Amino acid sequence: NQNRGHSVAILGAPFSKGQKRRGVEHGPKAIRDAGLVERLSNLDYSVHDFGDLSFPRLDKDENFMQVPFPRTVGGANKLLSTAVNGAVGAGHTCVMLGGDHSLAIGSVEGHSRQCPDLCLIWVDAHADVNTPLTSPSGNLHGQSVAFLLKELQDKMPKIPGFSWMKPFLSSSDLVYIGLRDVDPGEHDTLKNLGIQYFTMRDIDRMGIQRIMEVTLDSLLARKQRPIHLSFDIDAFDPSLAPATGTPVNGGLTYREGIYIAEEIHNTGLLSVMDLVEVNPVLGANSEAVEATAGLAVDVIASSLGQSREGANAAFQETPSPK
Ligand code: EXY
Ligand code: MN
Ligand code: MN
Repeated sequence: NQNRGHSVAILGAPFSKGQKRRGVEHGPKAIRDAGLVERLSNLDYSVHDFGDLSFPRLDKDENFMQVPFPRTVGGANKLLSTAVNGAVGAGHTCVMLGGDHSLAIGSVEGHSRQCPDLCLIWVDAHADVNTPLTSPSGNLHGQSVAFLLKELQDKMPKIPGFSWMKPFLSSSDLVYIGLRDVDPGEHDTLKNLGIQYFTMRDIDRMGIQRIMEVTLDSLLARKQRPIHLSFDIDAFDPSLAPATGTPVNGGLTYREGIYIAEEIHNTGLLSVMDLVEVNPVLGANSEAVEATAGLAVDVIASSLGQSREGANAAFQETPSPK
């Protein structure tokens, strides 16, 4: 088995201050309860669950413009960055369980300290590329990518809590898949920076197979490099992933989502993945929560090599009767 000897680090990030709905901090527990560690162990990985990070609470954290909890979000991401940096440095493939999507700031930043040439695949209904000046909500989970992009820096104000990080990602190192709720300021940025993105309409037109071919070609054709996959569960259709804070109709089917994950695994280059925005408090009932968390586990397992073809577990040969 190709995974034997490879190790996966699981980092729980129970954090919700990048948006205003409570409950997404329970995402890591819901995903673990859905059987994550056992599923990855069955793929023949050695699994190191580092448990949940504990994020400091700040007594005072005033809004910056209309952005709530800037120092809390900045501090949590600094901590997460150090943890991801350490896990990748120790040789693990790293799985970060959110928490809200503002956590991608620290996750991708920490990854980039080990792998400065990484590329980023962002699977989401949303582009998360607002700045504090374009954001309709102020919420930082809708702004994560703006912190990462070098080309956007003259549009970003100095936000308290983020002095520890500098943008490092070029727009050509990023591809979006699954978009269907993009704000006017975000659309302007996608166009102006020439960012590659595939909306749900593009998936309707081209099919997910062609989209993965173009995505991986544009990121990897020039040179092979580490992949950071940032997977927002709200990329899926709300009928499949109801327990999330900002659901949008018309999302990925189960098979499209799993195909994305399988194709990324097949590159052999996945280095860190985020699975974010599972909010167990927002499910209508326990079935809705378990369906959403189970889907998260399926995406993680497929990204790490669970295959629909079989051949997942060690097998010697077909036994013959004596
Ligand atoms: N674009 C909207 C905003 O910036 O407020 C909604 C963002 C939702 C972000 C979710 C996590 O992907
Ligand atoms: Mn997101
Ligand atoms: Mn989203």
